[in-house]
Amino acid sequence: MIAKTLIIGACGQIGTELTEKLRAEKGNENVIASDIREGSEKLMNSGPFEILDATNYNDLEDVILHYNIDEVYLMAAMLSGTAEKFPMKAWDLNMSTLFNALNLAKDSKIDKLFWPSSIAVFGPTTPKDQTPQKTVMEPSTVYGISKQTGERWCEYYHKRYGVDVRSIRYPGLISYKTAPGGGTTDYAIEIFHDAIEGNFYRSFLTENTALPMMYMEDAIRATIQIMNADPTKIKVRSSYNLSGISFTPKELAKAINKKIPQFEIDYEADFRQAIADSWPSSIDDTEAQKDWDWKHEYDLEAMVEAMIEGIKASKTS
Ligand code: AKB
Repeated sequence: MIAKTLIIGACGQIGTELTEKLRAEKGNENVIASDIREGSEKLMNSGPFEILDATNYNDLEDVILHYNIDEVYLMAAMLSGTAEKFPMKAWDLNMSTLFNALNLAKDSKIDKLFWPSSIAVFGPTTPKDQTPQKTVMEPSTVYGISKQTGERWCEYYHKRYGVDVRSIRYPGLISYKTAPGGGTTDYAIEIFHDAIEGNFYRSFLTENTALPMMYMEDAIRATIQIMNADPTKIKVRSSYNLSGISFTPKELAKAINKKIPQFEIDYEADFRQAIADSWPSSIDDTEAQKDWDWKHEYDLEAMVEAMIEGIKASKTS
């Protein structure tokens, strides 16, 4: 039997590509895409689509019961940059959607839940390089506080109620199919569009700000892999560190220069610099490798090539 899947936040940066991949794997009718707003025609027409505000418990329950949903991917969240502008709204959205999904799982309305955490759970007192799975965590952003709290609740619901919740601490995710929404790592996407369109980018992070990043294809693979893993292999029920590539804006610009020699960059830090400075530079994901055989594929060069080719191809199609 193919598990019926609900994706919440299906029109967002991760949700779009996750929906596409899961529909290809499981059949379009088995993957219900939902979002608070409409998405691309392609996404809405390729399978079932529902307008859904997942902060509303009853609306979420109705969709789950209507489609006989087995597993939920909860991808709706307010990211770090926007959350600093709307702290209470971010807290409310990020926590209420998680509690709704956890409580539906606790009441056996669904069997399995994926909830994304982030490198934002770490803070200025965390060791910056090769940040381990277990370490000091004192997040200084609203988004980070909501993700760290969420991790504690996921572990609690698993231990106390046996809820099968699985989670990954995503690094900055780099993709071209859907624009990102209000993150600190978004510079690493904007840079490609500006490099291709006008050969120039002004970075809102300083040149030597190293952050953990990952190409979207790797992130989607990790997400589906952890959800498909045997439950006995999932030893961490808060959230797993996940590592891809680590680079600075200057290093990224240099890699882009190899493909677009006329590209130029300058730097003008804004409020997001303080957020980036509080996060790790690189991540140790030994636990994910050990427990469910995780291994990333894209390095800096492969990611740059895929981004440039993907953006150029989407402009001509
Ligand atoms: C953000 O920048 O807020 C996100 C994240 C690292 O979780 N991309």
